[in-house]
Amino acid sequence: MKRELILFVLLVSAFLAIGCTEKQPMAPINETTVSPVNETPATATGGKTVDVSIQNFAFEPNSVKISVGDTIKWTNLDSAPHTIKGTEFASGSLKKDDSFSYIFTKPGTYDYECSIHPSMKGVVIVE
Ligand SMILES: [Cu+2]
Repeated sequence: MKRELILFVLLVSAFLAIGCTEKQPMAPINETTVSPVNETPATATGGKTVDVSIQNFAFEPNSVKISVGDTIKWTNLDSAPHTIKGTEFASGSLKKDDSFSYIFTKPGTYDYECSIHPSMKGVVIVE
């Protein structure tokens, strides 16, 4: 009976000792796992939209500088139909008040024109 009690006390103290030494390194780890904040990727919906109007047979503004992930939204304010045609993108024929949007995902210089009136030219510079 006495030996069983001693064994029990030894076991309990052994468990307590293990419990203490294992808990000590755990505490700082638990504190640090709370802080990291996820950053949203640049290509997500975070990009801004820049409006370009088509008026009096011209793109206004005809030169726009934007960042990767931004959108250009062209809106035709003329009663004549116009298009936006570049090497990477092309709208159909836009009637009055129609608009066309394109998201620029790569840096570069994008020249475009109206395929109906090739003298109408514009450029989008993506940085
Ligand atoms: Cu046109």
